[in-house]
Amino acid sequence: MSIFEKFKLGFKKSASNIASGLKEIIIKKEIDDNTLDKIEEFLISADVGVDASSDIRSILSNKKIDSNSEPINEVKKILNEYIVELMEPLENKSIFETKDYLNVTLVSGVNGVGKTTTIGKISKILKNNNRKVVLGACDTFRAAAIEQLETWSQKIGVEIIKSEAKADPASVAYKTLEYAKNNSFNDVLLDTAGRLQNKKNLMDEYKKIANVLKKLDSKAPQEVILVLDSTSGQNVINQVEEFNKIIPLTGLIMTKLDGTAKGGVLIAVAKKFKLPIICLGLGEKEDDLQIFDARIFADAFTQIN
Ligand SMILES: Nc1nc2c(ncn2[C@@H]2O[C@H](COP(=O)(O)OP(=O)(O)O)[C@@H](O)[C@H]2O)c(=O)[nH]1
Ligand SMILES: [Mg+2]
Repeated sequence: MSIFEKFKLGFKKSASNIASGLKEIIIKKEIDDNTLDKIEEFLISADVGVDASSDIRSILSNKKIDSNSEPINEVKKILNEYIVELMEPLENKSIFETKDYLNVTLVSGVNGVGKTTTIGKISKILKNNNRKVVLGACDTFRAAAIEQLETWSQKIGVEIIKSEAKADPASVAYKTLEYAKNNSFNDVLLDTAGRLQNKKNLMDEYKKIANVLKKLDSKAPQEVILVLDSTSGQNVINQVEEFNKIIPLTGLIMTKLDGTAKGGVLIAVAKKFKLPIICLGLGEKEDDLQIFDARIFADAFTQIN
C-alpha cells in the first residue's frame, strides 16, 4: 500500500465527511451566494475554522467556475489548492534528519492526546534512520505512565531513562540528557505528563524541565512539540496558544485522525499559528504515523487523485 493509500484509509472519516457534505450542498451547475454560504457554514462545522472557511468562500466567489466541468470537482480542486498553499510551507521533516549535534525533543500536551504513543512511533523512524535514541520518562505522575513508555522502548528497541513514580520530572529530564551526552546519543525524546494549559503549578513544572536541560546544553530542548488530539475539535486552538506562551513551540503533531470526521481542525490550526506540522497519527500501532506532507493531506482530505 502506498503512503497515500494508507493515509486515505486512515483518514476516511474526515475525507468522506467533506466529500459527502459538499456533494449535498453543490447540486446546481452554478455556485450562487446561497451555495457559497452553505459551503462556508459546512466547512466551519467540519472544524476547518472561521478564518480558513471565509478565505475559501472568497476564493470561490471570485473564481469563475468553468461551467463545462462538474462544479463539485472545481470546488474540491480550489479547496485542495488552498490547503496546499497554506500547509506546504509548514512541512518540517528536520526532526527525522541526521544532525551533527544531540537533538533534544520535549513532547507536551494535555492528557490522553497520544504523547507516549507518538514518541514510540517517532523513535521507530529515528532508529530506522540509524540514530541512537534514548527516551526520558518524565511523566512520573503514575507508575503506569512510566511502564507504558518502557513497553514502547522495548518494542522499538531503544533505551529509556526512568525513575520511580512521583520523582521530579525535571530531574529525569536532566538524567536523560546527561546519559545521552556521555554516551554519544543522537536523539533524546522526553515524554511528559498530560497537563491542562490552565493549571499553573503543572505549567511551572513543564517550564522547569526546559530550564534544567539548559544547564547541560544551552540550546536544549531544540524541539518543543505539542501533541494535539484531532477529536478535541476547536479546543486545540486554545491549547496551542497556552503551551506556546510557556515555552515557544517548534512544531505540532496531530493524532487520532483515523477516528474522527473532524480532521479539518488541522487546517484551522495551520491558518491561525503557521507552526510547523511534524507528523500525523493515524492509529494506535507503531507504523500508524505519517510524516506530514501537505499534498498528501490535501488530496486525501478533498478526495482528489
Ligand atoms: N486511534 C488512534 N489512537 C491513538 C492515536 N495516538 C494515540 N492513540 C491512543 O490514545 C490513547 C492515549 O494515548 P497515550 O499515548 O497514552 O496519550 P498521552 O496521555 O498523551 O501519553 C491510547 O489508547 C493510544 O493508543 C492515533 O493516532 N489514533
Ligand atoms: Mg503518556
